[in-house]
Amino acid sequence: MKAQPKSLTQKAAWKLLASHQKQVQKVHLRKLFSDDPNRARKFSLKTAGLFLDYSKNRITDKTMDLLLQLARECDLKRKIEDMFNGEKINVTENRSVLHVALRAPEKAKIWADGKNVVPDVHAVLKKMEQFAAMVLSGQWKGYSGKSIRNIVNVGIGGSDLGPVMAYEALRHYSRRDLVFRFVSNVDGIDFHEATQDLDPAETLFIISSKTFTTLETMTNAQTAREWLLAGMGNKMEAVARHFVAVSTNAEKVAAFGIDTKNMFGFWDWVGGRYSMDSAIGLSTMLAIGPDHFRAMLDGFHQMDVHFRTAPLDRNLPVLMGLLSIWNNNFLGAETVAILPYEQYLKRFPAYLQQLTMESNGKHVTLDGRTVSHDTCPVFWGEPGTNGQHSFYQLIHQGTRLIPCDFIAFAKALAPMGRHHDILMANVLAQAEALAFGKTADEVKAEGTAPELVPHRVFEGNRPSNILLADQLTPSVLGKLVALYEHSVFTQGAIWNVDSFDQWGVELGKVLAQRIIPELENSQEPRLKHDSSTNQLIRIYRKMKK
Ligand code: G6Q
Repeated sequence: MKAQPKSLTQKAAWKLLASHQKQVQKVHLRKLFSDDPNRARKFSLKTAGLFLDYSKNRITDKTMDLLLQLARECDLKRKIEDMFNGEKINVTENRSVLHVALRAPEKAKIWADGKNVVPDVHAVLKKMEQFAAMVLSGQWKGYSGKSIRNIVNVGIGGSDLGPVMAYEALRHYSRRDLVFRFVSNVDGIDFHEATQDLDPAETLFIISSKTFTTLETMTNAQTAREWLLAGMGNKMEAVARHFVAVSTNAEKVAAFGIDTKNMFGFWDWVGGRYSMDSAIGLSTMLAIGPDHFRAMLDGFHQMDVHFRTAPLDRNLPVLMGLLSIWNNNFLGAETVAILPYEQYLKRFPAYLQQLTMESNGKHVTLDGRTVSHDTCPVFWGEPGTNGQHSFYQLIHQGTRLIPCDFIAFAKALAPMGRHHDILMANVLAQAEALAFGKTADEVKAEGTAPELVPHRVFEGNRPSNILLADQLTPSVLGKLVALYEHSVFTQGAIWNVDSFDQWGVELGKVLAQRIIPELENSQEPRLKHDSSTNQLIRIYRKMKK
């Protein structure tokens, strides 16, 4: 009989990390810093224009050695190569995972199923650029002859979160004379608010859906078509001038009434949450223009090259992934806060929620065995400094350990008086306060009333990373996203899960399809759910009358 492969928790490095954690659990960052004046320099890394200071994590040299040993025992290098070589690492869907091909230079060769996919990628990019040039120059006319002024992306999940995040992040570079809107929710309010002040004659819809079957997107796309036709005298020919599609499903696109000449393709080896740099980024390209879009792709690519070639101990995504494993699996952190000190990154935490949790929120290993360890923590966050006036209380003095990723930029995009120095002082202060805290003696020495002392103590010893870049440019955004993509990959490789499927979103979809007619039927339906669901359906049917 074939021996079962060792589970992660049986690996030598994992066991060593578990006993190492017991030895260092009481050691405070205050001590680690005072013992080693070189600590900040030792635990930082600058690469591809991103600077990571990870010295405020609860780590020692030994911790890092053992984490790197774990990466080697989990065959991380080989797994990275497998991805770049187009191996079918998305095993449950039998697919290659090649978002790295979306940003590869034209001369690169990346193979999937015996075919170099890079020429196809560049053909689509060129088609997107030609289309963007026509729209941006006003050459592309709506049905009544007016140029396009409003662009509405209709999509959800991976076909929405990347475009929204990138649009917000790169607004500084965007065409201010064009209006960009994003409709995702099947709640009609989303469509209503996105379009209520727009002129259909000047509006272009981009229907972004890999499958072109997603309930929310198809419902919104039909509503968009009705809205357009109502404003254009019900002329069906108008649809072709006001709708384009981004999809892998030409048949469904044509059936919807969109000319497949105006369809921008991508491939089954691009997962939804890894697709913002594919044709799904068409709205991004329209907003920032083709040159900036290419610069963003180049940023992604630089991080890809680094991830593939840098040794594990000098590899930014690998280090971030391993630190996350340490905080999560060994220090017991259940969540991670993403805290960009850059207002333009306000949707970045939401984007990362999907990237991280849909990828690694898994309960079985690649071969279907229940995991012997926790997998993905919960990701959340808001831009600083706003969060400082709300939930940071819990991060500083609550009972839970919340590792933080602070993201900051040396230069403001719109410099204004003292604003940027004040912003930067705050991010540095937060990381310092979390790490070092304030002891009871220090609080007493300030003359605090004795009964208030415990309330004003900060334990400290709370881990954080600081990621610093020069300025938020399209290229830097590409690097940041690729950094997190590959950190997610690293964690998935250690946990041995399929980071590229998402079966967990299926059950709710199926049940909703069953419930829709039960809500819509004019006849009282015969309900066969549990008593709670049955009751709620009955009450809803009564209340909506
Ligand atoms: C992402 C997921 C999911 C997907 C949406 C939209 O990795 O697969 O978020 O992007 O469900 O799917 P369509 O693009 O097919 O409409």
